[in-house]
Amino acid sequence: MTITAQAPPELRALDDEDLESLLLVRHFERKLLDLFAAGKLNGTTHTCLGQEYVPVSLNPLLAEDDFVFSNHRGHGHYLARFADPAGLLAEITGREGAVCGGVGGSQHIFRGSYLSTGIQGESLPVAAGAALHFKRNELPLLAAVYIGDGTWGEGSVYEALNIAQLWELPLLVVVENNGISQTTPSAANMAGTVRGRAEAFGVGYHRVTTHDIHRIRAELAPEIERVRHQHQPLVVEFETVRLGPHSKGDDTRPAEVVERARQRDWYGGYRAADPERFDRHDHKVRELIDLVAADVLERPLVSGGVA
Ligand SMILES: Cc1ncc(C[n+]2csc(CCOP(=O)(O)OP(=O)(O)O)c2C)c(N)n1
Repeated sequence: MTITAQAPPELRALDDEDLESLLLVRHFERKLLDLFAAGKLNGTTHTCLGQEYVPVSLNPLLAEDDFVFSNHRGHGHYLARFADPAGLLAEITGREGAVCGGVGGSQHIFRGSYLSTGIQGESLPVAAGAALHFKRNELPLLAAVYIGDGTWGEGSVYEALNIAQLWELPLLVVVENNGISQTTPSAANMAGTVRGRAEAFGVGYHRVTTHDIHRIRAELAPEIERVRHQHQPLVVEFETVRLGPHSKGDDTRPAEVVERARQRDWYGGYRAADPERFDRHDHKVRELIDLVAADVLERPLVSGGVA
């Protein structure tokens, strides 16, 4: 993917709930990086800085019982769905109140109809199975699965797409194409396109190039309803940006590439749409995250299994 835009995206102001959802993910992950820097977290983490608008856009288009499968870069997917920074931070730090008893950490979260895995491509066949279950039981539900562009290097992606199309399964594949996989630019490891790969199986395809949440929802709402009710699998590819390193401190991109990504950040675009209101919510959410972190880090460690 070539990043072409130079100016902050022009975006229409959001309602309070969506704006705070975006800011919740942003400030949660900034806090994680601060905690790592202060030596208060260990292990690793993959932030979705720059990509937060993807799950926030999709959230109201998904039903509560639709099954969402997330990946290694999943904090935004979780927070957009559950708005639960304390449960997630407790999980990451292994403290009381952890969503999965502190054994899942950043990448392996299970809650209701939400499951994440750090293994690339692993969730596609499982999501196809969930979609088959929904179809067989005549439930108006779909399975949505987030993958990165680099995950098209996994054979399980193609096996799942093949079966989803053949068996007409309500499967939604959300591709967050940030143009890079760890340290390898997509152009260096992907022949052809995501569109071409979806179309090779006859699977529907939609490309999202805007960061405008209103537009994204308007574009995707009818398409997602077709997945849900007509069992037509769909690949939606978001042309997005990764602002931070792959995990921590492993950003090998030239400074100008990172700068171009920053220029496309939704943060500047939404701030420009209504600065006074934006700053008010920004401040409120920063304070909330500070309080959550102070509270969670005071909690006792869980001793394994049950929080
Ligand atoms: C099967 C497997 N191979 C390798 C890895 C190590 N790994 C974690 S993330 C990643 C890159 C993923 O790139 P992409 O799918 O583009 O997602 P992004 O990190 O850009 O969000 C790799 C190679 C893994 N988690 N699973």
